[in-house]
Amino acid sequence: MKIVFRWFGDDNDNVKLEYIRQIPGVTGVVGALYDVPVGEAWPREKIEALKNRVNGVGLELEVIESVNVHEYIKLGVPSRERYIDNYIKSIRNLADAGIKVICYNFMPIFDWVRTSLNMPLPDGSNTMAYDDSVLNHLTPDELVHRIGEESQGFTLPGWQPDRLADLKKLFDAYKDVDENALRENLGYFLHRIIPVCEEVGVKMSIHPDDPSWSLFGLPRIVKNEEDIERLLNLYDSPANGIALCTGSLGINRKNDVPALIKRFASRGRIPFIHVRNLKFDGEGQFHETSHPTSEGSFDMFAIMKALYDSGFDGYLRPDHGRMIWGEEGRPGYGLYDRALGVTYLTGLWEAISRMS
Ligand code: DNO
Repeated sequence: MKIVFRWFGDDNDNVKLEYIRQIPGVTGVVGALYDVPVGEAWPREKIEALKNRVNGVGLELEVIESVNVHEYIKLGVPSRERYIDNYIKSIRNLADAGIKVICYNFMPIFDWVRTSLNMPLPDGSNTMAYDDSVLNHLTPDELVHRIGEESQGFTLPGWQPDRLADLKKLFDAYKDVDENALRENLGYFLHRIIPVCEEVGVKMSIHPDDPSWSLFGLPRIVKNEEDIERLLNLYDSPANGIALCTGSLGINRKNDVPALIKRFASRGRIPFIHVRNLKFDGEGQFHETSHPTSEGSFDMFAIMKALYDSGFDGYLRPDHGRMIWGEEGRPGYGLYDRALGVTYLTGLWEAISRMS
């Protein structure tokens, strides 16, 4: 297992790369190019520049999150071909730079959704939260506005303006796309890209829907075990994997996260995992907590044990953290709480491995 840490780049992150290097146990960063519009091919020179910067401080760059999928590919319209060709160019260019895992998602229009990005906690820290009853009273435009207002001047991953331009047009386009159609479009995409991934040694890692249910009536197809099984069967290859996100899947209480890990990691289909904890506040309601079991609703020991027992040898990153110690930065992605998460998770891992 390798522990990696998400970093948004010198111009785009309050967290310094040099500080990430100082977190014990972290060997690399999860990076991306943020100035290439969704759908365009990622240029070699830009990938090389990022890699050199990261390698220059003694960290690896082997995981990309995300190469976003153009909406036309998800919609399955004829113009998808051009965007799939570009996606393939990006895969080849990334593989040439030594990238091993590419994370992506196939969520229509919106990526992950929260209704609050700065919920105050009794200890003086703040965190991200979600409440269905709040979302149900928002229009998509109001949600985008709210996220923009609360994001402290940072662009949140998956909330890039080019992805969300002209919401009404996008919603109209999805009118006739149900879950089956979306799955078919994903299958089409996988059949084009996975053979290339196999050839160049890259593993695709799809992020589950977050939260793991339909929002605004849009189809969502990576919500539970059955969905994941169907997705893996769309193209049966180790290069067609999942980025198992404990928070996204665990939000649905019917999902047994350690069991999902055992099932899919033992088959080598989890190249990348996002580990975080959260606390249920009611039906369709939760807030994100620090990583330890004692702080949230998940059994973090069981999660790490499931990884260990399945022989997990992929990449793990601590997922969102709270904002603590007066830090100001991109919600969910400050330095301190995620670094505490790393040390806690490495501690669990060491204890589990030494006692096994
Ligand atoms: C949020 C992230 C997601 C994730 C994408 C992957 O913090 O977990 O934005 O990066 O869904 O494509």
